[in-house]
Amino acid sequence: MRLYLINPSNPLVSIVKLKESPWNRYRVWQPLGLMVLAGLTPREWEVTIVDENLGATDYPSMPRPDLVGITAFTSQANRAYEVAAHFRRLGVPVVMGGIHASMCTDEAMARVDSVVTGEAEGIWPEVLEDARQGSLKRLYEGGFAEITDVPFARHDLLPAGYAMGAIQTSRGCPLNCSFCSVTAFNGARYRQRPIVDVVREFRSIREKRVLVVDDNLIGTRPEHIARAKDLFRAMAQADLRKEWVAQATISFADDEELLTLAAKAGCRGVFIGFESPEPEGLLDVGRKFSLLKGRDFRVSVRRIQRHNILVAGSFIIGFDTDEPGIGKRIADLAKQYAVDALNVLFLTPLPGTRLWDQMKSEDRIAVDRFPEDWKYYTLTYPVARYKHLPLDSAIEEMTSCSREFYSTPRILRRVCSSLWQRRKPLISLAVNLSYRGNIRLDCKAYADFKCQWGNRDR
Ligand code: B12
Ligand code: SF4
Repeated sequence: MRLYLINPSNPLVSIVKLKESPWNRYRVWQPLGLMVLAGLTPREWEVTIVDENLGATDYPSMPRPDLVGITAFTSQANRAYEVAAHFRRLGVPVVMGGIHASMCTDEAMARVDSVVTGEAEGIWPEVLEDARQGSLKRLYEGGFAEITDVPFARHDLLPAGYAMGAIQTSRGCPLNCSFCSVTAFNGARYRQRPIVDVVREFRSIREKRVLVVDDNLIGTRPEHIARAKDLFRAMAQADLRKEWVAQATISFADDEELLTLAAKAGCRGVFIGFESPEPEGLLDVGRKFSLLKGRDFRVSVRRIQRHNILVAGSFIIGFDTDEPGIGKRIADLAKQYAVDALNVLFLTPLPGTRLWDQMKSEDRIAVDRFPEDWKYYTLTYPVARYKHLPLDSAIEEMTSCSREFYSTPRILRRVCSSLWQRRKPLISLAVNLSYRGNIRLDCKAYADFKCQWGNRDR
């Protein structure tokens, strides 16, 4: 039995534009969900993972599969449906799973043979058995998996050429920020994989550099931090010789021992969501926890960097508190915090989130011809009606922010400072050049977007 597991590509996502900006090569990430699914698949199935982000795929030239499984974030949904249509025309049954199919189940069910919602660990073997017997059900509900059931991802199935491997050590997040899908999809309970499993799986990754995909590697409670420390100790002891990056909250900076152990275990970079310079903006989206009284973000960032760990900060434009000038404000603040890289996104109502419900009820979802319009839900397009930022001004704020932060003198200053502080200047340079290269691509994308959407009532 031949199974294709497909990661559809959205050409509007700038990091997949490898020809236009070669630096993006360092930012094409592995489709871990499909690798996990492959790990759950009995060996009598011959599994191929097709990652469209690596380049155009010539499906007609490939052998006909017995079953196709497609994953999709919301931004990949259109392409997922195109690929599904291709295989269904050939009479090959198509199963779709992942976050979009879980949040927009009816939409997906109308376009594929079978939908799996939620986490697949508890249900995928049954789906495969039904497919083998030609009796696929229309809907399977995976719910939340037992964390001990998460199998080792099949790292061996992907071709070489990714800059980084990928691994997951925990699922779920109790913080439930209004714009984020994680609590709705993976639940509010923070579940941690057994440390021995994580260390063993780490060993099976061939890439030297690894993305730890956890939404918050250190969790929220003292016992989570204690587990993170144990994990880092075990990783250091196992002498994995990997360098990895992860996502965490700014609380990562609050514990010197945690930072020391993380660095010893190979941590070289951390993505931190600052989200908004305005306390009201943070309260708006439910991020009270970022407002620790008396926190000096500059000091927190520096404390992390002192351990030879790069800090990438992320902010959002489009909160009700954001007014013209917000772009420059964010760029200045990011400079003041001295983050090594800055990622700014538009506030985007993703289906299944509290923000979606709110914006829908206020008729503020501007780009709404679904499923075609899902391709704009990359967080890099202003798809909603923002209170004080009409379309043009939202785009202007985003562009001015990137231009300011990624200007040549500022990049040079950052790279020199990481050189001076002995913190991976080459990586800092590659990351900065990748972001800078994408400004030009983004401007072109915004011009096309405005042509399409400028005339709409916003
Ligand atoms: C790593 C990651 C990335 C990587 C992508 C790596 C990749 N190709 O998978 C990068 C950095 C590139 C990325 C980019 C983006 N991401 Co992202 N990302 C994540 C993150 C942190 C982890 C994903 C992961 O690997 N999980 C681990 C695996 C094991 O879980 P899984 O993929 O969910 O798979 C399980 C189930 O879903 C199911 N399943 C999945 N696929 C299938 C298929 C079938 C057939 C079946 C049966 C089951 C099944 O089974 C798996 C095992 O249980 C998630 C947060 C999260 N917790 O999900 C956000 C998340 C998925 N990203 C999100 C977003 C918005 C984006 C971007 C649009 C914007 C951005 N700039 O971040 C882009 C879009 C890229 C694109 N190509 O379109 C949102 C998606 C929300 C939505 N409704 O789409 C999430 C949920 C974060 C959030 N804050 O809400 N992301
Ligand atoms: S944004 Fe981060 S902290 Fe907030 S709910 Fe999502 S994963 Fe949790």
